This record gives sequence, structure tokens and C-alpha cells, in this order.
Amino acid sequence: MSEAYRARNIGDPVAKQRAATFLGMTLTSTAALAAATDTHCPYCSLQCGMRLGGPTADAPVEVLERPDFPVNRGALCGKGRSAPALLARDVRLTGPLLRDHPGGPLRSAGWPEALDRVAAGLARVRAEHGPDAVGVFGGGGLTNEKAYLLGKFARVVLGTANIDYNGRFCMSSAAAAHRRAFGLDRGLPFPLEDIPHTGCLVLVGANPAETMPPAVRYFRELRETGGTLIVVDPRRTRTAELADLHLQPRPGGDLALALGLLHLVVADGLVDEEFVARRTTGFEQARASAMAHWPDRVERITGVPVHRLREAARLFGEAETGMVLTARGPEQHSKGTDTVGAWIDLCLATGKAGRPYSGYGCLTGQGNGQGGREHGQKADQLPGYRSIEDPAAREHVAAVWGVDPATIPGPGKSAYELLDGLGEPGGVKALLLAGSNPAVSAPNAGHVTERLRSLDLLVVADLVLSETARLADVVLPVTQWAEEDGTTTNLEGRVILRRRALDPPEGVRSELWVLRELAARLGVPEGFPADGFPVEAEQAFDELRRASAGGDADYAGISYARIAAEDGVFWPCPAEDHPGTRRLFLDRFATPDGRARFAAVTHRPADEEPDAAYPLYLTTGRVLSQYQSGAQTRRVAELNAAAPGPYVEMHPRLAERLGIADGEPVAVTSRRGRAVAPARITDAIRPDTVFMPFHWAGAGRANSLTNPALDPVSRMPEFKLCAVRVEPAQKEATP
Ligand SMILES: Nc1nc2c(c(=O)[nH]1)N[C@H]1C(S)=C(S)[C@@H](COP(=O)(O)OP(=O)(O)OC[C@H]3O[C@@H](n4cnc5c(=O)[nH]c(N)nc54)[C@H](O)[C@@H]3O)O[C@H]1N2
Ligand SMILES: Nc1nc2c(c(=O)[nH]1)N[C@H]1C(S)=C(S)[C@@H](COP(=O)(O)OP(=O)(O)OC[C@H]3O[C@@H](n4cnc5c(=O)[nH]c(N)nc54)[C@H](O)[C@@H]3O)O[C@H]1N2
Ligand code: SF4
Ligand SMILES: [Mo]
Repeated sequence: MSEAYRARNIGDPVAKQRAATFLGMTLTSTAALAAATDTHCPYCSLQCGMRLGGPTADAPVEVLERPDFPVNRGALCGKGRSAPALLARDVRLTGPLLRDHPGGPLRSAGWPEALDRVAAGLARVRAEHGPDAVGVFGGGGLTNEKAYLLGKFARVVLGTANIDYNGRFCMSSAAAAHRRAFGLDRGLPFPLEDIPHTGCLVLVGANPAETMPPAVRYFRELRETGGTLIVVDPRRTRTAELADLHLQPRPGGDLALALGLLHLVVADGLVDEEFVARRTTGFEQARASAMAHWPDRVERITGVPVHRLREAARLFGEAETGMVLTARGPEQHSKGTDTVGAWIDLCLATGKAGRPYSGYGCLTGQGNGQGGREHGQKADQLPGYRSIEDPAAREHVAAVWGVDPATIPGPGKSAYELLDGLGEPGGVKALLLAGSNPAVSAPNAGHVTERLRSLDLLVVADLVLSETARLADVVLPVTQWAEEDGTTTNLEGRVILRRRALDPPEGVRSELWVLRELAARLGVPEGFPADGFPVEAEQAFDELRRASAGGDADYAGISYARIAAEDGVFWPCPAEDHPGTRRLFLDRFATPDGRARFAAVTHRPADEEPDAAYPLYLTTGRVLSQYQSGAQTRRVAELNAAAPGPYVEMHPRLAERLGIADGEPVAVTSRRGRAVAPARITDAIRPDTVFMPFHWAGAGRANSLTNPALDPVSRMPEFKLCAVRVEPAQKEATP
């Protein structure tokens, strides 16, 4: 790793390239083209700036460097670099597909036939079973414009309460904890550029070296300028290798760990009493709870030795400024909301929030993980991050939409609950799905696939024939990324603009056009404006601005022109002459009394802990060269070459005990299912834990195993922990 540091420090181009390759990045060519389009990557929440030129022999556009965009300054990971591969006709959908009868094959169809079929099917289910029997499932990769109009379509045209999205599987626990503590939920309360200026940064269950490689620069700069980096992960990841201190708890140990650190901070007199008194409420209860989590007890629960706990507490507690950033590691648990709450408590007690270069933040995940949750795809929310149960919010949004507030449905089911109930009495019977591939990515995916099959009508809008699209009755091919305009909101709360660089293939339509066509066929309420489903993204955005005005996520002052001129605009931005809000909470928190609220939580076990029958922890996550369910990246040759298939990561001691050799196929079994993949033996993981990436379908599908136990507040499933049995596949005990 030191080589990567040296490379950055000394600027040696060969070492620099080697370091970049290590992190999976490609430094793109600087050659700029006259007709180049400045835009952003289609994948993760960093939303790296890139320039599209071309075409080339292999793809209709070429990715070029866009060094002036501040977040990534030209650096891209291999996924962003290779994104044009998905524009090619041979990997993507180029026209609608229809299934004439259940179990029959998908055949090509024209748009009128496909749209008529969808509208007739949705209308029939609505007439027979009521509007809530029609469901919508969206995605955090959809642009703000798509997400906004999908939410509007569900509430106004379908009249259903049942719309939710894959972001429920992503940042929902952090979002819930954010709101509970600060009264507002934005991934990071500060721009990434602040990271190198903090004194001590704790990264909890985040592996940005694989999940956001260009962001690693900020952590590296932090250390170069004398700051301390602590990483908490059951695996010694590439990110952990960058750290001054790596704590390696058992999966699910983070809640106890944070409480243990708070205990030590209190015991060592490192509480910032002045800050606590002036800017927070509820400390006494949090202190009492932390006192019950003394170091020996925390060591027993987490497996982290007391001396390491002390070291971490001292480093963080004594630092002048500090940040805690969580990602999916501590969040994707049935106690995810409380866990994030405990880490926020640690920040509050030590005065590391609401001040420059300090605070708690969540690294959001999908390209529009932030914006996707703000504008109405979530079951309980209306645009502008408004509550669907708040009468004033309903009135405001109804006025923008031109409908009666009473016609807007109430909150619907959360993502897993919606999927779990598909086809059941009282459940959703017809589902419109856009921007997700739950047949691979949902917990307990075998069961979810069976539920998807039981639907009267499944409609999937996608770019490719994903595993979920294969189950559909109607597949609608929609435009992607370089073929359309649209905004996304990155992990910093920075609203950025993707620009159309080329025309889509003839049979492909924009999602906005599809929604308008379906609305026309299904009918809209009387008095509904004729332009209520605009097909121009900028027009949709202007309506979104009005719908969000006055809400938490206020976009009223943001325009396409401003975004282009300003490297993005941070929300809240209530007026065109407002500069946008790069840093939140410096004067007050967004709670009614302006004070942050301690969570006062206590440790509890996971829904399913290892036992005699299933003695090991399984945790799951990501690898550098695949993205999510793999629907996109498994279609890109160079990414497949780098990450060809699933595997089961395990410690050499465990492998020896089980008689498993490196590369040998192993069977992993949980109470819900079984998966088979080759062993990858490494001492970077705890001996009581195995790890599987979740990017693949078929026999190696990690989500055949995962536990859909939900967090009571966020409704997040327990992706990061379930109990399993592991054995060589050949010698597997027959059940
Ligand atoms: N290459 C790539 N990049 C991506 C994505 C992708 O699929 N591929 N997806 C994007 C999206 S949507 C997201 S949400 C982000 C996710 O980004 P990350 O959260 O960084 O990714 P994960 O690999 O899911 O989890 C991070 C780490 O959590 C650790 N972990 C597992 N269980 C626990 C636990 O109980 N406690 C702690 N402390 N750690 C634990 C894992 O070992 C893993 O190293 O990445 C985004 N970027
Ligand atoms: N075991 C385990 N499971 C997990 C996780 C984990 O850590 N472990 N992480 C969870 C997390 S954080 C997430 S975010 C989910 C993600 O999992 P998914 O929700 O399955 O996300 P993707 O694989 O990105 O699927 C997006 C789909 O939408 C398509 N698409 C892309 N852009 C558009 C568009 O503009 N319009 C339309 N209509 N379609 C589009 C893509 O081609 C792809 O088929 O997985 C969750 N599942
Ligand atoms: S880090 Fe994320 S946004 Fe940047 S190039 Fe890679 S996938 Fe794209
Ligand atoms: Mo995510």
C-alpha cells in the first residue's frame, strides 16, 4: 500500500499508474474532443464527472477525463471507464418483449401493443382487487426526474399506496437515524473535500477502496496531513489496509462497539460537556446506557480486544475534530438504525458534529441513492423529503400536481414486505418495476423469485434483460445514462446533471415517455393538467423544484443552468439567489429546538446468531469490478475478466478444520437456502465468518441465504449477517 501513497506523493507516472491499477482506477486520456459532452458516471453515488467523446470502434462513445470536476478530478474506476459497453446493441434491449401466456416465451412486440397490454393488465387488477393491489418498485439509480414522476404516477394514476424502492435495502437505516438525531437526512453533511481536514475519521463497515475508488484520495490525504484513520470491518479489506487502526469485530458487533467507545470516552473524561449542554438533548440516558457496556463486556460481544477499544476511544476522543462515516456494514442489520444512532451518539458526546470538519455521515450507494429517496419513491414520502402523513405536505404536493389532497394515498408497504406479499391475498397482484433486479439482490431471493412468478402481471422497465426482467410478462426497454438528460444527487447532497450524448436505438424509449403514455391509457383525475407527465427532463425537474419547495430537501433554487455553471448545487437551496448548502448544521440542527438528539440505545443480538446447526456468520458485500445484482456489469467483458464469478471467502484455520482447499467448491447453507461457490482462502477475514459478494445469480447467489429479518424503524433487511453451515460441496450431507 505504501507504494500507492508514494506514487501520489512523488507524482511518478509509472508508480501512479500502478497505484491506480491497484485501486482499479484508470486515469483516462486527457485528449478532449470538440463535440464532447460533460456528464457523470451511470453507477455509484460518487457520480464521478466524465467527458464523453467518440465514437470508437468498440462503442458509440468514448470516456474521457473531466479533470475540472471536483469530486473525482478525472479519476474513474473500471466500471465508469467501461460504461459505454452497455450502449452496444448486442448487450441491451432494443424493443419491447411480451409473453402471450404464463410459462410461454418472451417475444418481440411493438410499443403500442406492449403499452396497451400493460395498461389493460394494471386496470384489470385495479378493478378486481382495488388500487393497492397494483404495486410499483423503483430504484436509487433512477434520476431525480424519473423517481419523481414514478412516485407521482403511483399516487395519481394508479392511486396505490404501494410504491417502494431498492433504497430501502441501501441507506434506510442511516436515513432513519439521521432524522432521529438531526431532524434531516442528507448522506454527508459536508463535502468530501472536508475529509482531509479532520483530525480522526472512523470508517465503519465501508470499503471505498472497492466501492468508490476515486474517493480514496480523500482518506489518503487525511493521513498525509497528519489525521488518523480508523476502519471497522470484520475483514481486512483494501480500505482497512489504509488505516492507522483496524478494528475487526464480529458481524453485527457495531452497536456494542460504539457503545463501548462511548463508555470509554465518558470514563476518560473526554466528553465535550459544553457542546453537549449547548447543542444536544438526551445525553443522560445515552450515558447511562453506555455505562452498561463496559470494555470487557464489549470485548466478549464484539471480539475486539479491550486494548484496541481503548486505543480507538483515545484517538477519536482526543482529536480536536472528527468524523464517523458508516456504509452498509453496520447499517444492513435488523438493528441498523440503533447502530447508526450509537455512532452518532459518540460524535455528539465528543462534540464532533455541527462544527467545521466534524460530523457523522453516511456514504450513500447508488448513483442517485440520495435524490432517489427524496422525491416520492419511498412508501412513506412525498417529494422534497416530505412525510406522506403530514396534512400540510399533502396539500402542498397536491396543489403542484393539480389533484385533491384527499386522493393521495397514505403510506404503503416497505420494499421487502411488498415483495414478500406479492400474489398473496391482500398483497400486490400487478407490479411495475423500474431500476432494480430483486431476483438477485433481494434478501431470501429464492422466495422473492417465487413471489414474482406468482403475480398476475409483472412489468419490468430496464436497459438489459436482467434476471427479474426474464420473469416479466412485459419488458419495456428504456433509455440510459448517456442517452438522456437528468439530475442525480450524489453522496454529498450535490445535485449534478447528466447530459444526453447520443441517440438511443430506435426501439428504446425514455422512461418519462413511457409514464406519459401509460397515464394517457389509464386515465388521469378530472382537472389534471395536460402536461402533468412531461417527457422533457428539464420540464420534469422544474416541476420537482416546485414540489420540493419548502420541504427538507428543497431544490427550488436549483436549475439545469446553475448546475452546469457551478459543478453541482448542494440542497437545501430554497431560492435562485441562495448559494446552496455545502455544510449542514453549523449553527443549528434541523430539529424543532435546533438541538441534536441522543439515541440512547442498547446492544441486542442479531435476528439469527450462529448455533450448533448453523455455526458460522455469513456476511455479504461487494467487489471492485461488479456492480450490485450484476445486471449491467456482468455484461461487460473487461469487468467479467477482473471478477468472473462468486466465491466464499474464509480463513485458513476454518478451511483446514472443514477440510476445504483453496478454489474447491463449497456449499453454504442457511435456514432459507443453499449456495455453491469456490472457496477463497485468506487470513484477512475472521475465522468465525465467511463472506460472499452478492453480484451473481444462479448457484452462487448469496441472497439465496440471507435473512429478511427487518429493522423495526427503517425496515432494512439483515443482509450483513445470517447463520450458515459450510462444507465441501462434494461431501455435503444430504438433507
Ligand atoms: N464496485 C462496486 N461499487 C459499488 C457498488 C457495487 O455493487 N460495486 N454498489 C454501490 C452501492 S449501491 C452501495 S450501497 C455502496 C456500498 O458500499 P460499502 O458499504 O463500502 O460496500 P459493502 O461491500 O456492501 O460493505 C462494506 C464492508 O462492510 C463489511 N461488513 C460486513 N458486515 C459488517 C458488520 O457487521 N459490521 C461492519 N462494521 N462491517 C461489516 C464488509 O466486510 C465490507 O467490507 O457501494 C456502491 N459502490
Ligand atoms: N446480500 C446482499 N444483498 C444486497 C446488498 C448487500 O450488501 N448484500 N446490498 C443491497 C443494496 S445497498 C442495494 S442498493 C441493492 C441493489 O440491487 P438492485 O436493486 O438489484 O440494483 P441493480 O443491480 O443496480 O439493478 C438495477 C437495474 O436497473 C437497471 N437500470 C439502470 N438504470 C436504469 C434506468 O434508468 N431505468 C430503468 N428502468 N432501469 C435501469 C439496471 O440495468 C439493473 O437491471 O442490493 C441490495 N442487496
Ligand atoms: S467510483 Fe462510482 S461514480 Fe466513480 S467511476 Fe466508479 S462507479 Fe462510477
Ligand atoms: Mo446500495
